[in-house]
Amino acid sequence: MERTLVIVKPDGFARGLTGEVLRRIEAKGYTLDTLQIMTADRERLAQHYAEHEGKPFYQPLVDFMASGPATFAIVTGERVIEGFRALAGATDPTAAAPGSIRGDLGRDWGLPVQQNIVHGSDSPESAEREIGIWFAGH
Ligand code: DAT
Ligand code: MG
Repeated sequence: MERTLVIVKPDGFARGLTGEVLRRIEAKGYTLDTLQIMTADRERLAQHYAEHEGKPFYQPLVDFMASGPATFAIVTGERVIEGFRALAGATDPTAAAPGSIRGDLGRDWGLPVQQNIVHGSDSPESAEREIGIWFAGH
């Protein structure tokens, strides 16, 4: 069974959208395997976002992700990586299609990093790497 790492980011958590995101995941038919609320540490965020190091939004991204509690989830199901990315919508919440999490619930706040409510792994390799960072032993 495929699995993915989903994060309800600090903006989504602070806005009280964790339940709404988890509701959409369950309504789609995916399974919540493991859930944890935590404030992410910078060491693991640097590993998680290594592909973006050097980009202009990298430091604001790490600062934002470390700014408060977030909900981390392992979600399972056939083709869940592709399916959750479709549920999430495009990275830019202004452009994300209505019907998606980012399209329905997100917007541009005029900040240097896009606050787009959720993270979802982008490939099986990314999912296993990210799950290893945040859920050692899973
Ligand atoms: P995604 O989260 O859709 O996989 P990503 O991996 O390319 O997108 O980028 C990680 C996060 O960084 C993204 O959720 C929001 C932020 N980000 C990406 N591109 C950005 C940009 N051009 N300007 C500001 N923030 C950006
Ligand atoms: Mg990504």
